[in-house]
Amino acid sequence: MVDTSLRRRSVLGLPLAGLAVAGTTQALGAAPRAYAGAPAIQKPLPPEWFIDYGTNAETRWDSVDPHRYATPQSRLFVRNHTRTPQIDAASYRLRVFGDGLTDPAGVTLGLAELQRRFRTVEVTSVHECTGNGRSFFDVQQGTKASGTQWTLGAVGTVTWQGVRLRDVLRWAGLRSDAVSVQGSGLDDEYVDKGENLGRVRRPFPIAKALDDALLAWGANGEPLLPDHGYPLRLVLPGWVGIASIKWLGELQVSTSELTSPWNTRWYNIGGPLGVNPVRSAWELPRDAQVPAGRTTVLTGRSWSGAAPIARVDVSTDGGATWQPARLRPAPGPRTEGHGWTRWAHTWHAPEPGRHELLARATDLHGRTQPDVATFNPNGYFFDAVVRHPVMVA
Ligand SMILES: Nc1nc2c(c(=O)[nH]1)N[C@H]1C(S)=C(S)[C@@H](COP(=O)(O)O)O[C@H]1N2
Ligand SMILES: [Mo]
Repeated sequence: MVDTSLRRRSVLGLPLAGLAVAGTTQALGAAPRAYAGAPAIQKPLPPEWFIDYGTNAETRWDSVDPHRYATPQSRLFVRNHTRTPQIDAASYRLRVFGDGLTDPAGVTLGLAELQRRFRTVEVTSVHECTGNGRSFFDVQQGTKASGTQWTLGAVGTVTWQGVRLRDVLRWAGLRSDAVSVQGSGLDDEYVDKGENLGRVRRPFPIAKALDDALLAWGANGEPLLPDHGYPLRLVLPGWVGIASIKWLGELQVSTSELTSPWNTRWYNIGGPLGVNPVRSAWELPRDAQVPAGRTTVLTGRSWSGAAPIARVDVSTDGGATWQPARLRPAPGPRTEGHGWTRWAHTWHAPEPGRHELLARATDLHGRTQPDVATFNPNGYFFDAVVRHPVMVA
């Protein structure tokens, strides 16, 4: 049932432009907006929607519209290793090759042919960077991890339009002994501290390729924006964002395990990272002002890479007491995959002073959020419950 109280917004449900916001964006104002002389990100990044890190930008949770389920591309986070390339869709070709095909020389496909030849599918899924929440290793646990200091905005939910990777692989002559597939991007080669690591690329198991992996050209019914992979990207629903290679130029199919620095050196904690953990966020700025003595409806969202969210428990007193949040059903119908879950909590007449809001989600597989996230030097998978300070006055 749709929670109608969510339509009758209290002050905190509105886009929170008027509320007090912590100084994070100002401090980051000097971030470089260019890579090798060209803008790294092409779409506008208005400061009320994004925190700008230069080649990356995260969505501000206090700008998320509680009435809108999917994330518009104009508001979706961007994570670029180098910069968004300019690709001409008319001359674009995807090359599929490797010893995992009956003819290892493989095939090439243009966008129009791909769209004509295979059945179009639509899948709604959470799209999230592995490092989402990384800043909380420092802010909440006192040990800083290296990498972009994302708060919780390196995530969105998108309804993708595309074709099944398995349909394309079978048409291309997939061998039954293929084990590994690797997508490679058409963006510039990635140079890290003087070392050229080549194109951004990452292998994944054939099982995921034959399950729900997509080759997507659309997001929420529109062509991909340049920053999000135009004209074609991989989408591995529920998996770490790096698996969803943008500006897909090549797909290598192999009968032996493939590796790349993106599954050995990075995005690896004792093994290549796959399915995303459970996380939650409040649709509020940190240090938001909440009116004392009144009733306020607080909203947020939770998501998991493995399964839909089963329940969300919230605390408005720093974790002393907990209550279940009201979950909103996802707007249907959807074919496959799953997005995030919106929820609400009515806060009755809070006392003036500083309070900490907490939200802990559990998914249908029983995975939940710990109090403390396991530290790793690159700051992946911060899945602990985030303590969200607000000021009641
Ligand atoms: N070709 C290419 N693909 C890429 C990347 C990249 O830099 N180049 N970044 C990856 C990472 S780390 C993430 S989190 C997602 C981000 O996708 P988005 O920018 O569309 O939100 O794309 C992935 N695919
Ligand atoms: Mo990422």
